[in-house]
Parts: sequence; structure tokens; C-alpha cells
Amino acid sequence: MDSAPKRIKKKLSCCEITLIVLGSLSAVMGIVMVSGGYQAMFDAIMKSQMAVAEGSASYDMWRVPPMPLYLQVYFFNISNPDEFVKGAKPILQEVGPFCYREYHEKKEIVFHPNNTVTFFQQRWWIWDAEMSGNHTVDDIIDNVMNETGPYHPILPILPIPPGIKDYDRFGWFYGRNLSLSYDGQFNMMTGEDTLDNLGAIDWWNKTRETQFFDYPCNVVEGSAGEMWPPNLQKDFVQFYSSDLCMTMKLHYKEEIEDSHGISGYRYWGSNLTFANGSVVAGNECYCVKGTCAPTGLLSGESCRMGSPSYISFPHFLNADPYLLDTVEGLDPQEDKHAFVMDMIPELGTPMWVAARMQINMLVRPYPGNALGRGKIELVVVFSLF
Ligand SMILES: *[C@@H]1O[C@H](CO)[C@@H](O)[C@H](O)[C@H]1NC(C)=O
Ligand SMILES: *[C@@H]1O[C@H](CO)[C@@H](O)[C@H](O)[C@H]1NC(C)=O
Ligand SMILES: *[C@@H]1O[C@H](CO)[C@@H](O)[C@H](O)[C@H]1NC(C)=O
Ligand SMILES: *[C@@H]1O[C@H](CO)[C@@H](O)[C@H](O)[C@H]1NC(C)=O
Ligand SMILES: *[C@@H]1O[C@H](CO)[C@@H](O)[C@H](O)[C@H]1NC(C)=O
Ligand SMILES: *[C@@H]1O[C@H](CO)[C@@H](O)[C@H](O)[C@H]1NC(C)=O
Ligand SMILES: *[C@@H]1O[C@H](CO)[C@@H](O)[C@H](O)[C@H]1NC(C)=O
Ligand SMILES: CC(=O)N[C@H]1CO[C@H](CO)[C@@H](O)[C@@H]1O
Repeated sequence: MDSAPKRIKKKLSCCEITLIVLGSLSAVMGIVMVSGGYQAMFDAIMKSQMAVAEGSASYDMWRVPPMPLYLQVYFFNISNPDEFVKGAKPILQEVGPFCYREYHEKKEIVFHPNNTVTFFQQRWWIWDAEMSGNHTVDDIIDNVMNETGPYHPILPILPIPPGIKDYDRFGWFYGRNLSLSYDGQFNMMTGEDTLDNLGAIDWWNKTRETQFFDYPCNVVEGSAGEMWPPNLQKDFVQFYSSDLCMTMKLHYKEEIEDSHGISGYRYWGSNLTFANGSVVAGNECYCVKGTCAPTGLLSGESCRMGSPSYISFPHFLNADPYLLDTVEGLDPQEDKHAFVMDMIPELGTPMWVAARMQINMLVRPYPGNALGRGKIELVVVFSLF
């Protein structure tokens, strides 16, 4: 069936901003912390333990995170494709999870005299049959990784609109597995001079202001994604995400306690994280080429090679509720779908992270395509949670 001559090739990558959990370091530091009154000693130990320098306690864990990381992908099958192209609401059926173990390793690490370190981050994914239940790797190969096959039931019946002619395929992992350069190059503050900037990003891919959004939405700031300065406040934490091409802000939600009795602060992707300019003044700079998204969606157009993609939280959690009405079959639930990061505030160290995201594709009617309602449709392609 090749009425679909071309499909969008896309390094959509995105989204599993899996963050390092410096677990064993946290446990050790937890004991040190209860000895109050030794602030200077504590600070000195803390600095020698936490700053990233060759031979420091955190160096090896920073270079190759020892904590298990997982990538779980869910797809949405459009179960009424024929009706959909004639204008019916798409009926979505969640299929998954497809599970991978994810591995990270920092490469080409260079420390500089100004207490920064430059590196690339290599990531790779190994299929995890056990966690994937009844789904086999063949299913996902047919869905995302097969560079000759269809990535989704809907695309073969939707020809690529005129004007998009540079791409012929669409693949989530396209060119990404084991790539050194895909995530770009990072320069990060090591915290050796002061822990106040521990783990903060200095520049990404040689720039402090990217081309992806207008100023100031394009400013590279926040953590590089793994460590934060000690003594977090109950407001927000932020990190630069090369996957989303923006600095992502997670807002304080509540105090939590994990199963080992370690208490922490929970930060999450709230309804402000992807708020548009009507909801949060100033966020107009996330509009791309004059097009502003409904609140709760981040455009991936400039970040992902011109693809009509939008990032949201899974099942449009914390987004404009009207989005739920454009499809059938979604049901946002905080415990399943929220982007959550639990932190030990005294250390600025994550204890548990669920980086949950959803990739959506914009599908519009255009001359020569039967998609009938004359209305822009946002089609959910897949979710990571
Ligand atoms: C997806 O939907 C199509 C059309 O209803 C159906 O034939 C197919 O079996 C579904 N696939 C999965 C994996 O549920
Ligand atoms: C630190 O030095 C590196 C290497 O010269 C440079 O790329 C970076 O911009 C410097 N950062 C600061 C904050 O001075
Ligand atoms: C990534 O590369 C490794 C090593 O070649 C391989 O074992 C693994 O299956 C690849 N993962 C994906 C998702 O292609
Ligand atoms: C990729 O998809 C095509 C078309 O569906 C199929 O013929 C081919 O066998 C698939 N390749 C792999 C490696 O699964
Ligand atoms: C980083 O910059 C280089 C050189 O300008 C460019 O080729 C590469 O595509 C950029 N990487 C990313 C992830 O944008
Ligand atoms: C965001 O959520 C909070 C509650 O968590 C609510 O009070 C507020 O009205 C929401 N804001 C928007 C713009 O939806
Ligand atoms: C922002 O989102 C709201 C709610 O989704 C929408 O009504 C409004 O038009 C959006 N603002 C812009 C500038 O598009
Ligand atoms: C890994 C796993 O759970 N595999 C199961 C997938 O489903 C078939 C049929 O239901 C089982 O036989 C496998 O054990």
C-alpha cells in the first residue's frame, strides 16, 4: 500500500529525559547530615563528595550512572482509521509498554580551569523482553525502529503534505542509539568553586542562546539534568533538556517519603510547565513561526527538523482539557501520567524520577487529502510513562 510515497523522517527522540539518581551517595550523605553543628565540616565534606572532579565520590556515578534507567513506550493505535480519514474522531487504543533498559555514558570529558567540564552524552537502549510482557521486539520494530516499514497505522494512509519533501521516513530511534553527538555537547559547572552552581549548565552545543525559540525562551539555563545545588526551595527546579530544546521547569508539589523512610520534595510537570503566553505572561516566546500552541503543549517544530510535533504530558495531563475532546480513549491520571521528580532537598539530588512525556503529531486537512472535518487534529502518537 504505497499511496503514501513519503513519510516524515524524524529524529523525534525526545522525551525520556531520564535523570541520574545518585542513590548511594544520598544514603551516605544522609548519615553525615544528622550531625548538626558541624556546618563548616559538613560543607567541606559535602563539597569534596559532591563536586564533579576526577577521583571525587560523585565522578564515577556522574560518568556512568549506576542506577537502572528504563524507557517504556506506549503507542496509540487508531482503531478506526477508515472513519478517521473521513472525518471521525480518532479512537485511540493504548498499546504497550515496550520496554528498554537505557544506558548513559559521558564521553570526551574535558575539565577546564574555570570549574566547568565539557562532555558528550552517549545513550543506548537494550530491549527488555520481561518488562515488555506479551509484546515482542518485532512489534516495536514495526512501529518505530523499522526504517522501511510503517511507524504507525495512520501514516500510510496520510500522504505527506506538499512542501514537506526533505524527509521520507519517521523513526524514533533513528540515528540515536549509541550516538555521541545526538544530545549535543554540554558544558557544566562542576561545583568545585561553589556548590551554589553545582551541576548547572554553562552552555549547550557551544551556545547559551539557541535558535529554537525566541528570547528569552531560548536561554540555556538550569541544571544540566543530573545534579542541583544543595538546599532546594519549595518553588521549582529546572534543567536544560536537549530533547525538548528548552529549559524545563518542574514545580514543587508536596513533601514525600520513600520506602526507605527518606523524605524529600516532589517536583512535577504542572499546568505551568508547558503553559502558553495567555496563561503565563512571557511564554509567547514558545510560539514558533507565529503559531502558538494551546496551553499544555510545546511545539517541537523548530527542535525536531520542522516536524509538526507537539510535546505534552501523557494523556494530555495538565493541558487544556479541550484536547481530550479531540480524541477518544484518553484518561489522564496523576499517578500514572505525571512527570515527577523526587529530590532530597538538602543535597539537590534526585531520589526517584519518572520523566513522562507524550509525542503528538498535528494532522491537518489539505487539498488532496480526505481528512474531512476541515479542522486541525492533534493525533497522539505515543507516550512514555
Ligand atoms: C490496531 O488497530 C487496527 C484497526 O482496528 C487493528 O487491526 C490492529 O489489530 C490494532 N493493533 C493493535 C496492536 O492493537
Ligand atoms: C569556561 O571555560 C570553557 C573552556 O574554555 C569555556 O568554554 C566556557 O565558556 C567557560 N565558562 C565560563 C562560565 O567562563
Ligand atoms: C543499540 O545498540 C546496541 C549495541 O549495538 C544493541 O545491542 C541494541 O539492540 C541497540 N538498541 C536499539 C534500540 O537499536
Ligand atoms: C520492515 O517493514 C517492512 C514493511 O512492513 C517489512 O517488509 C520488513 O520485513 C520490516 N523489517 C524488519 C526488520 O522488521
Ligand atoms: C550541535 O552543533 C553542531 C555544529 O553546529 C551541529 O552540527 C549539530 O547538529 C548540533 N547538535 C544538535 C543536537 O543540535
Ligand atoms: C493550574 O492548577 C492549579 C491547581 O493545581 C489551579 O489552581 C490553577 O487554576 C490551574 N491553572 C490553569 C491555568 O489551569
Ligand atoms: C493559550 O491556551 C489557551 C487555552 O488552551 C488558548 O485559549 C489560547 O488561545 C492560547 N493562547 C495563544 C496565544 O494561542
Ligand atoms: C515474557 C512473557 O511474558 N511472555 C509471554 C507472552 O505471551 C505468551 C502468550 O500469552 C506467553 O506464552 C509468554 O510467556
